[in-house]
Amino acid sequence: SDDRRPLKTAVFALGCFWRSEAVFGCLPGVVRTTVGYSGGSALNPTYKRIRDHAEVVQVEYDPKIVQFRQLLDVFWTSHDPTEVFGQGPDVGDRYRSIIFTNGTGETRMAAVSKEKQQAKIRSNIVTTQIQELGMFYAAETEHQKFELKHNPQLFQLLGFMPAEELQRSSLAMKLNSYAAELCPPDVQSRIDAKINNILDKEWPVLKDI
Ligand code: MHO
Repeated sequence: SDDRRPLKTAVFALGCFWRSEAVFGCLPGVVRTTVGYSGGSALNPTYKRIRDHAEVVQVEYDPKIVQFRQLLDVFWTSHDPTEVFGQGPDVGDRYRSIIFTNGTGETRMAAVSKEKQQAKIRSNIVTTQIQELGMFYAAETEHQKFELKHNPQLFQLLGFMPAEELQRSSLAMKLNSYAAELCPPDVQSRIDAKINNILDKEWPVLKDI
């Protein structure tokens, strides 16, 4: 990929960040994702001591291909924003729903999209907060591309990559979404086909795993 493209950055909180990263990683125009902590004021949060922060994903995207508005659509369709403290079994402040913005333009767009969402849902309160992004703290390496790392066969297939490279790799990002089965169905099956092809030809032994 070409690192000279002018990229934009957006940050969202929508529950467990392993899944949040996979939600955005297969979207055309998204070139890089990083999980981390934002939304609080405490210094240097960690997974074990997240304090007043939320689990977030930072999305780097090419604005020529995808816009903030579309990221908002994905955000709304990928979680239940009426749950007060996050999704299902993942309960707690760290899983709260937040749209982070860079100031007026995005703040207005976020507010309008939230109103639309609320109008659609009616029976429940949309708890999503909208706030200007303060600090973003990248999470520990083990939490980056978590779904991919926990799919040994897929991870093998990618070959060895230093952590830094893995973190920046658009391919790893897509495979991470694939591992979580969060790519669109047509993309899921296209990747399936390619992987089976590779396994047939090069690693028949891996197919039995
Ligand atoms: N229930 C999940 C939450 C992980 S997410 C990164 C687990 O601990 O397995 O918060």
